[in-house]
Amino acid sequence: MALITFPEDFIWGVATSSHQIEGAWEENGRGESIWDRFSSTPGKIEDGSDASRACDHYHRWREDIELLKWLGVDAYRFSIAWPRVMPNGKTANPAGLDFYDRLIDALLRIDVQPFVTLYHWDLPQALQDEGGWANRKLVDDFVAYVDLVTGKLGDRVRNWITHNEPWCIAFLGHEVGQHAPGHQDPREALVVAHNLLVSHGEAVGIIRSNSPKASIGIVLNLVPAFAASPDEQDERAATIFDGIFNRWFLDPIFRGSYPQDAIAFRNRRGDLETDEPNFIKGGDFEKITTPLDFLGVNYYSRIVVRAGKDDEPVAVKVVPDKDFTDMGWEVYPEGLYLMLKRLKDEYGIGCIYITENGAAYSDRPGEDGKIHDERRVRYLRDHLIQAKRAVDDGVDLKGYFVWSLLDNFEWAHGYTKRFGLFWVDYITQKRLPKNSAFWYRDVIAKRGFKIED
Ligand code: IFM
Repeated sequence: MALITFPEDFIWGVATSSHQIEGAWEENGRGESIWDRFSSTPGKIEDGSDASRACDHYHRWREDIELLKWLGVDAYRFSIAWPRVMPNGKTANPAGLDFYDRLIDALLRIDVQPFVTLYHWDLPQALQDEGGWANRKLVDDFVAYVDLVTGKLGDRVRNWITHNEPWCIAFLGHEVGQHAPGHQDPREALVVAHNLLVSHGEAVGIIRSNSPKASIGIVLNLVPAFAASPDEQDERAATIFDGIFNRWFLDPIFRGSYPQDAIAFRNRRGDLETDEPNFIKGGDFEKITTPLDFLGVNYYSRIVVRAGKDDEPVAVKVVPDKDFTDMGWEVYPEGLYLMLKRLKDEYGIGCIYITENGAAYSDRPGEDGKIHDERRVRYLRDHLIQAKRAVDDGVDLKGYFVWSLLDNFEWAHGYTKRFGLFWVDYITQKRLPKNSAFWYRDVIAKRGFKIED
């Protein structure tokens, strides 16, 4: 029997986001978001649903805080809905801000640290109507929004996150078209990615002045890429994937430039006209590299690729179906270790939080009334073993957040995917702890767990 233990001050948490749990679309002056519009468009959401009610957290937040208390978490990561606090993206809605004000006070009363994400994808539709993230003007709107929120809440929040997963915002939203606003324009996606990065850099300064005691970070979803064979072309495709996915954000933030090989690839595909894209303005990289206090890493899986036409990375499946979650993502815990180690060794990144890790499995209440999601327990346990390995190898990993506290609205998949530690009955809105919730609660209480040798 071996003991996997984490430092005493390691932060154990759970994560959610506003659009995925709050519901209450039209209450207290909330404005329309791009996800409201997108999910009202037929064919965009797998089960034809939307998040107008979701987990009804807007009304049940007190009950949800009790769940956090029961779990014994040290921290709760959630996001602010921009259209709730600025319905048209520009004008403050005090009633919307009050919701988060109350939530934060209640968290602090039970000694749970809020980790607040400022942008987790719910852009006010009114700003999309002006061009959305493809319009550089949005940087100013974002900064004004950040100023409002951090001005009001910055006296109590000690951890701020500017953006969640800019890759998804830029590329799923503007190249693949699977996410709001549903565009399919690779050039636009690159502009969006850049504007997001600039907005991140500009926001950091504002947060520092409004919330001087706080730590500030950004959250990236990182996916280690492996070649399907030792073939040189497949290796090249894996490197390209890494460049257009991971390094596209890591390099500007931590090195002050885009990765040249990925630029060259985008160029060859015709997504960029030159090696020096004209959307980059003088001084942008100085902003983007504004020093951070931590990096948030969302880790779920790896990708294995072979080379398609012109070295285009094409995903392939190399393990049996049972090794995939309901999202179709391979369970590959070692990738977490490799990524964390790489962030330290290649980028010299200090403080890191795993801001999301978790799995979608459809287990529902059994005849005994329990939810036997042993696959999720195994998933979390195996990833924590790899996280600990990284800590032992000198990675300054400060905490771990399970995605997610509750089953919730999983974007284009609607309610078909369940990531929660708590099962949600969307009709009665009852929350039921899955076996993984009991397991995680025990891990938190003991600051670790035992494994068979
Ligand atoms: O549900 C999402 C979350 O909003 C962002 N990270 C990945 C999760 C699972 O897909």
